[in-house]
Amino acid sequence: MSILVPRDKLIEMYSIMVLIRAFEDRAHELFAAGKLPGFVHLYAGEEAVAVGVISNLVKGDYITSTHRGHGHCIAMGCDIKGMMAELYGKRTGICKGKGGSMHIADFEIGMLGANGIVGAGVPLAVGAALALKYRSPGNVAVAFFGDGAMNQGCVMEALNVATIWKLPIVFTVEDNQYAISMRSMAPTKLQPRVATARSFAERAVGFGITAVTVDGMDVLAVYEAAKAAIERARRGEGPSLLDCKTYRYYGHFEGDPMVYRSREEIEEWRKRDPIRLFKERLIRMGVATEHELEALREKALKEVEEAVSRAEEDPYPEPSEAYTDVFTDPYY
Ligand SMILES: Cc1ncc(C[n+]2csc(CCOP(=O)(O)OP(=O)(O)O)c2C)c(N)n1
Ligand SMILES: [Mg+2]
Repeated sequence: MSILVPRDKLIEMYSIMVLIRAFEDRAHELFAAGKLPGFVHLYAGEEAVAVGVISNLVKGDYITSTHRGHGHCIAMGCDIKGMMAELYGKRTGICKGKGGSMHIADFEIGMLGANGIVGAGVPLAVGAALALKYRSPGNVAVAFFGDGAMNQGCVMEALNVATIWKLPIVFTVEDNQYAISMRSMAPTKLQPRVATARSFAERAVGFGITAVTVDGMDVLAVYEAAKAAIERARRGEGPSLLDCKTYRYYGHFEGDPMVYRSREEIEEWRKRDPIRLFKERLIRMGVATEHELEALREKALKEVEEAVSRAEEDPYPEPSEAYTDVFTDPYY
């Protein structure tokens, strides 16, 4: 690591990573127990990306997220109880139980929304960056999106216009190796030719965007790359793209039979678990002891458990509220 990160910051980053993992592992169990209605896509394994990038953000910055958005929400500081209640579809949810796992948003803290439409958060982030350029120079927008989304037309348009308008935006690709069951870049028998560029970073360079490929399992590598990209955007020097190589531990969605990948592959990636790697590093650096880090993990487990107990007890929205806080016109 060539940058110095204050101790408090490192501890905070670790705490958020273990909180995301605790939330996701518990959501996995809750879904299997039939407690969560609707689709759920989990972020476990990818924590280093959300935390490495978002740890560089300040008040007034914006992010847009994906269908796999819990990690981005937690790293932005969304209320854990409100998030869990949202997954349960309860009235106390962060979006009053009407958004569910895929549509968590909290505009007050710059979290412009998870999004069920693949790639759709990217042009939204470009719009946010355009607004920031005029209303709040120095602030930035970050678009998180998957390797699958990188093959969406609206993402190409977003990359293009962001360069032309020199917007303060950081495009963050979370290349977790799969788009549902397909690989998005590496050719396979099923998809002999999926993209013309050899890498996402190379494709971004074609748009005139500064791009780097990053080890998405190493939170400090992500932090460092994101820091450079975000500082460039804050200085008014335009967009960057981070191509973060990472892996999702659970299926594409909860209930996915996962016939397209082997146990061995999952085990191989788990050997470089982002939380374990960071933990070992923090101990080696003398930042914290194993005992202290374990206490942080236990605190996260407790926080999630409290959110589950609360969500279990909370009420569902009243039928009379079916048409409030949604965009659909009931009389249409
Ligand atoms: C526009 C659109 N097309 C297709 C889908 C169905 N779909 C949901 S997730 C997904 C794969 C997304 O892959 P990626 O962008 O790599 O994100 P990941 O799930 O790996 O995080 C697809 C095709 C959708 N939700 N929206
Ligand atoms: Mg993917």
